[in-house]
Amino acid sequence: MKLLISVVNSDDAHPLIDALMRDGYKATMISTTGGFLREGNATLLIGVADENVQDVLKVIKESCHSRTQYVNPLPPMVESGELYMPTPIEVQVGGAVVFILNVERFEKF
Ligand code: 2BA
Repeated sequence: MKLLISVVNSDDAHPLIDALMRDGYKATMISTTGGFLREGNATLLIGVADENVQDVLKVIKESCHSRTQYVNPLPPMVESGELYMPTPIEVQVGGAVVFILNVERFEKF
């Protein structure tokens, strides 16, 4: 068994959950915040049999789309009286970041 930890855009999370449920997979969604953009995203925990990992990855790929976002970099130290005009930088976010972990043991009571 594997545990897939998948960080996805909040807008993609519900369509992804719907697609996983439709295909008979189980998932838990947690509201999370990205460390870089400090914006809300969603993290899905998906426990799945080894032979279904590729299929779940395909579902994630089909449901999650990459986006371009602009972020203002942190201002550098400026001398007093100097004016700092931040230039937004472009970052590509997602579709999905997926960590695949071995599950040592799974119990359900
Ligand atoms: P954030 O940390 O908010 O990052 C959003 C996007 O900003 C990233 O997209 C990446 O394109 C860019 N980015 C992140 N750190 C950067 C940096 N130090 N310099 C320049 N650009 C940077 P993704 O890579 O698609 O990541 C989307 C979200 O997935 C992340 O949101 C974070 O919540 C999670 N994530 C990504 N890699 C992770 C990792 N190694 N460990 C834990 N969470 C991760």
